[in-house]
Amino acid sequence: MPEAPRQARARAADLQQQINHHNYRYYVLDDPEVPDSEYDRLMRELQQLEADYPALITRDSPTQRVGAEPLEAFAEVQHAVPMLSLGNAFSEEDMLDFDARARKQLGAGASISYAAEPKLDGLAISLRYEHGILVQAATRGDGKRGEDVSSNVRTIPSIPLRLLGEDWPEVLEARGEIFIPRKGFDELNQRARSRGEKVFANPRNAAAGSLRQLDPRVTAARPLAFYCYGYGAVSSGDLASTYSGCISVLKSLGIPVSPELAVLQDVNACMDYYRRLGERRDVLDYDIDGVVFKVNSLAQQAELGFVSRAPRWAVAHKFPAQEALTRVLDVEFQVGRTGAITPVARLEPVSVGGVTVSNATLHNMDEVEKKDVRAGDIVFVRRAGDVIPEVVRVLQERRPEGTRPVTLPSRCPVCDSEVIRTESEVVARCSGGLYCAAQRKEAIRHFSSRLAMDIEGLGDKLVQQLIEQDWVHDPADLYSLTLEQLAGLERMGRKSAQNLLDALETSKQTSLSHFLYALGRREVGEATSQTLARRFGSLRALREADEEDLQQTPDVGPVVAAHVASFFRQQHNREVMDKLLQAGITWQESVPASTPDQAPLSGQTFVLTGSLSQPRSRIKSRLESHGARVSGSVSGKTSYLVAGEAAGSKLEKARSLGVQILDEAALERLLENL
Ligand code: 5U1
Repeated sequence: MPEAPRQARARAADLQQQINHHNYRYYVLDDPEVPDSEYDRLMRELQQLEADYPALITRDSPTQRVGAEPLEAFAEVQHAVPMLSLGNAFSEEDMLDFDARARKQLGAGASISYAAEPKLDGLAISLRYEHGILVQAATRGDGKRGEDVSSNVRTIPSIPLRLLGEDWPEVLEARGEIFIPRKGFDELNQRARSRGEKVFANPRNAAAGSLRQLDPRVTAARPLAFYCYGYGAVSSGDLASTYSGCISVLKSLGIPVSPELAVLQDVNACMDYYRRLGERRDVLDYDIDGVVFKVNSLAQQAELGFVSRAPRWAVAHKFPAQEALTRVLDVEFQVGRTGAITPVARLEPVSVGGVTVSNATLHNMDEVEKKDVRAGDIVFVRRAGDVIPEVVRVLQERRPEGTRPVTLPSRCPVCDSEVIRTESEVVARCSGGLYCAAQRKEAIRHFSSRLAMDIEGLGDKLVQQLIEQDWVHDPADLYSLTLEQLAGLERMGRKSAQNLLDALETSKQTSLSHFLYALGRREVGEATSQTLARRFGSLRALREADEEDLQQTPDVGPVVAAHVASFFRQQHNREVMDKLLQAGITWQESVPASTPDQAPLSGQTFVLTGSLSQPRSRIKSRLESHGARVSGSVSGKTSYLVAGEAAGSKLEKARSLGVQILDEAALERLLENL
């Protein structure tokens, strides 16, 4: 690579600085200093310089937003500081209660001023800056662990790749919401319509779908925007003594914040703000579903603390959800993956907040009985944000003659098995298990999903066909499919059929925790599968465990223990498991650990990088089954870096920190010797 002359280096640095400054004027201050043509000219000059001297390209150059290669999957990110959720207020009374509770806790005479901002209807994100450079962007996920969507987030023009000035903390995690402004959303859908593609139901779905693209070039074409409303880890401690002060600091670093931020002296002013913003809701350029109020003093916030994962110092005062009136045509029953039978109202199609609604959930029979919803009724239907539309209430006075109460069917509408509703459960369930086609499809989809057996290429439509052909009655049947069978299916040439067979073969090498999760027990999610696998070490031991024994497992209480023991007791479940093992599914058994601390790799942190010969999820799960933690980024706390082919910056960082580096062969040796 030719060394750039000093003059070119200086000019490139100057251009980067000018472009960053104009981004700040445009996106943060909403006050551009130059016309678009001048901005474009600066950008073109920088692109030309970088083309002439590739050595000038830096990771944070404004030309480097798009360019990362498509991913196979998103890596998992552990949040250094959990991402919180918010409690809701639905009325003025709720707001008064919230304020009274906070003042009571702060002590007599305490006065509270609040910071107020719109609550955007988007997707929460955490942006990690190290030494002023954007190094990682992660979704909220479950609040503790999210997904690494860095390459996609880098394409969002309003998100700075480098913070302004020099006065930033060494580590700063800015948090906020990614959203699609309405104008961009309308244009996006118009484009989709003109190409005959699927349109998005609302801006929130469009934002979520855009961020979850494996190819950053797709994300780059979506009109995403960002507002920051707080921070996670900050190496220098708090940025200011008030929330509004912190937001000013973040803004001065070039991070976009809501222009609607206001500091209000008391709860009455909050209610005024709420009313005024509510009146302007429809003219804003983005969807909002309420107002977030936060105690402005950070000292008071610290005193108030948290309840569960929501702070006691913040609340989302929601706007009334959008509702409409329509007629119930019928009440039908859907069967889910776990056999749960959900009553659904089929409706005369109606527009609710701009979206056509023709089905609404009735949740369960308790709800149906409580609301007394009947076919023929006129009902209020509500749709709020991403929530499934629901029937709110029946207009009894408009009930036609001759309607009859809805009753739970005694047989499953899909497979005719008996429907069971136990005393302790509000949910009714089909007892057909894997015999029920509705459950079969969902069970197989779940079985093949990424966190389960990770069978690439086994999509929804294909599973549907396999079931319609009557080739797959339980997950083990997948492993008897032949090339001839698969190649004859719709949209499946021989090559795709062979790819699927290869993926099935690869999936046979798994881990006990993946296998347990794949069995699809409602009570055994990813975390419980891991703790069970770690504690028992083998399927044999787990099959023999009784409820008491199971309850010795961390986080397994009496209800989960009872369900798990009953699952392993049932003959048809044992048969499916045996069939799967006979099909060749295998994993490395580990020494059972009575407590997680006794696992051989407990306390060790691994990072995986580069291109590896097995899916990362599988290596991760093998390591976790021995008690290791697998993280997405290298730090002083990393014990080992597992580096595959073409490892890049993580490998460099690990070397500079003196972290022990393993190739795949060395990792296998380490695991074998445990
Ligand atoms: N405007 C705003 N939205 N929002 C969402 N502020 C805000 N704060 C949040 C969330 C989840 O959480 C804080 C408690 C950090």
